[in-house]
Amino acid sequence: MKKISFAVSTVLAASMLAVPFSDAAVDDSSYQPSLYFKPIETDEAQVLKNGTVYVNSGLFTGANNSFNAEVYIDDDQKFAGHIIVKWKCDSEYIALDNLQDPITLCGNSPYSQFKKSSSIAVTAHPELNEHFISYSLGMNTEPFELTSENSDDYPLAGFSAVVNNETPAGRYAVEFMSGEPGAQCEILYKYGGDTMNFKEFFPVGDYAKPMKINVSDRMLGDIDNDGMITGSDATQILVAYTKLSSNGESGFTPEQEIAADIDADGIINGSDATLLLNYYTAISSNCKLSVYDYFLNN
Ligand SMILES: [Ca+2]
Ligand SMILES: [Ca+2]
Repeated sequence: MKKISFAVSTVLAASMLAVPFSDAAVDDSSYQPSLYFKPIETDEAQVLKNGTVYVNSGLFTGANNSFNAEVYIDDDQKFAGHIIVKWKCDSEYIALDNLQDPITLCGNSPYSQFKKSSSIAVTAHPELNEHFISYSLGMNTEPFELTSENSDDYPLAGFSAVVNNETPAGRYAVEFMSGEPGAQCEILYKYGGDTMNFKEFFPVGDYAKPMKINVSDRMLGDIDNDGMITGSDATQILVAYTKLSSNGESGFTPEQEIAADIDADGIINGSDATLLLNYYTAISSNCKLSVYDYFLNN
């Protein structure tokens, strides 16, 4: 563990010195760098088309199961000169673990000034279920130099999300922190030279999307949990949708509700039934794809 406090105070100092942003070459008010998670799928944790991780706890062989995820910055303008990223999970049922800097993770860093683990500040707070990572060169006034062509050719950090047998079926999320000073993500643009120009970003919303995690005890779409996708599963989704439309209750267990949301948009409706019926029709015609692989392309 390395201390992160120096980095925060440096940002505050830099902010006080900031002058109005004026570099016309990069003065695009609509532009913002963004942060994102990239989950690495396993047999038990499949990544759906919209990025949601679908965890089938019915496949767990032990008490705990984890999948890895990486954190990236997408910075097309390449002016980031100070980066603090903080993320958390508010649920006690998903534990953040195994925080790693990019050198440990993949042997390289997005930025050439950070080629040693010791130059990157990483801090895990297991009691708060929070992870921090900071890239700082103190009072340096220049943007970082990219190691590769793009800012997101290498991750900023990696970690594990641990799901256990006690995790109830439901919807969870790992989120970038925002809102509170000192407990938010910050990207400081630096336009070097003697002018000391800075521009600060606090990524939120579309610029810092959460990693959604849906947990159920069965395969996606397998409403009756018989290990297969059949027309009956699709029919049950349609029945649940009809019930939802009339009295607001699906009649499903929490496990079934998660398994029924085929497109992982948070609601159960006719689209989910149609999608599953399409898959059932495909496998009836000798399609060999898993339900997950099929929906990545359809
Ligand atoms: Ca079934
Ligand atoms: Ca849906």
